[in-house]
Amino acid sequence: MTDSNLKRIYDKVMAGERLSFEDGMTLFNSNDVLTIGEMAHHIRVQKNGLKTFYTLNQHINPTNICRNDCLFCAFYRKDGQEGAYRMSLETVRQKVLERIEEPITEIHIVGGLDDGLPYEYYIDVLRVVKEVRPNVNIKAYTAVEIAYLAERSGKSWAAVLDDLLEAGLNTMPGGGAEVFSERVKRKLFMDKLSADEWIEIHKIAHQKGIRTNATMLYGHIEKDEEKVDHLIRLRKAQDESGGFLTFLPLLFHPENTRMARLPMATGVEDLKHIAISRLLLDNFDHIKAYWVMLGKDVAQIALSFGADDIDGSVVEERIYHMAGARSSQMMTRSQLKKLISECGFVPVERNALYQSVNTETEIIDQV
Ligand code: V47
Repeated sequence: MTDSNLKRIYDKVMAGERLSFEDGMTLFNSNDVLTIGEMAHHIRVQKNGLKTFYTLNQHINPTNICRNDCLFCAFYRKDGQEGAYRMSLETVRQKVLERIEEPITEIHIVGGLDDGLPYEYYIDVLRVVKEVRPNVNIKAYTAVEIAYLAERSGKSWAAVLDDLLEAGLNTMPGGGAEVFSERVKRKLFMDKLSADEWIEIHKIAHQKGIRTNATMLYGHIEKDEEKVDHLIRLRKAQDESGGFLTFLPLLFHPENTRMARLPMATGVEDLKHIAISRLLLDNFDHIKAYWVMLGKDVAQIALSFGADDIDGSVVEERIYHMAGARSSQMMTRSQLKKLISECGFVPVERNALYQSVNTETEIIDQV
């Protein structure tokens, strides 16, 4: 240990005590990355041993037309602008059919807030996917999209979720949380729902049995205290509802955004965010190092800094690649397994609920 300020936190972690807001600030202020990583790894091993989860999944972004103007987003376009697209339901069907021979267990669906599409389109997208692939887990729509659909239809958040459930929704992704800070919201994502609303929508989903993920966007103009506050608010929500599956810190990619002049966070920063998340979110079972965003090298090291999941095969990722991500657009099962086992961890292919799935032999069991 090179930072003696970490001693007290080290003792708390080893004793299984919950860390405070001040502890979170001490961790962000420390440059002793190896000690932070060691503590996070201790918790990771307690929760998941050396297992590292990956999944075979597919991403579909049905529309990139969005009424919002989030400064950090390189994905959205305005209707009629070059690069704007809106998939027909038939195109969505074809996207699923294209990969029907692959043992995909989860389809991830998110898109823009597209005023040119009817409410029913968002529902029918799920129906079409389930028609073509009845057994796949549909992980669809962020809380931002749920709030938008409620506004468009005049329905409550709960009623929108009921419509989506009926059409085949299984789980929800963690996007749209950004940083729970009014200051950052006013500067970067004015039109989006508030932190309280984001949390409330996830809690309603949890009450309905929909498990969800949570995220935090870092590496832009956010302050450490805003990130610690974000993590502690998520921890409180998880204490109350228990419905979060995993947490992913999302590294901001500046290219092609209106914040393109900002430098990108470094690998050390990435590792600190993974490890501090693991340490503060003591009631989350999983921390995901999303390889698409971190790159394969940092994702591998993140496995020794608290992460136990690297997401999946992905296929056709757009949000990060439009913002300059250099990683490839997909990985095969053998590449994912190699990435994990190369650093001494045990690869476990999972479904959306973190049950072990062996799609090579189609045997499913509980981890
Ligand atoms: O909410 C947008 C972020 C999120 C950029 O739940 C950007 O398993 C960096 O949440 N640079 C959407 N980040 C993606 C997301 C996600 C991805 C994969 C898996 C899961 C999951 C969730 O991406 C947005 C926003 O925070 N984002 N633009 C950008 N330029």
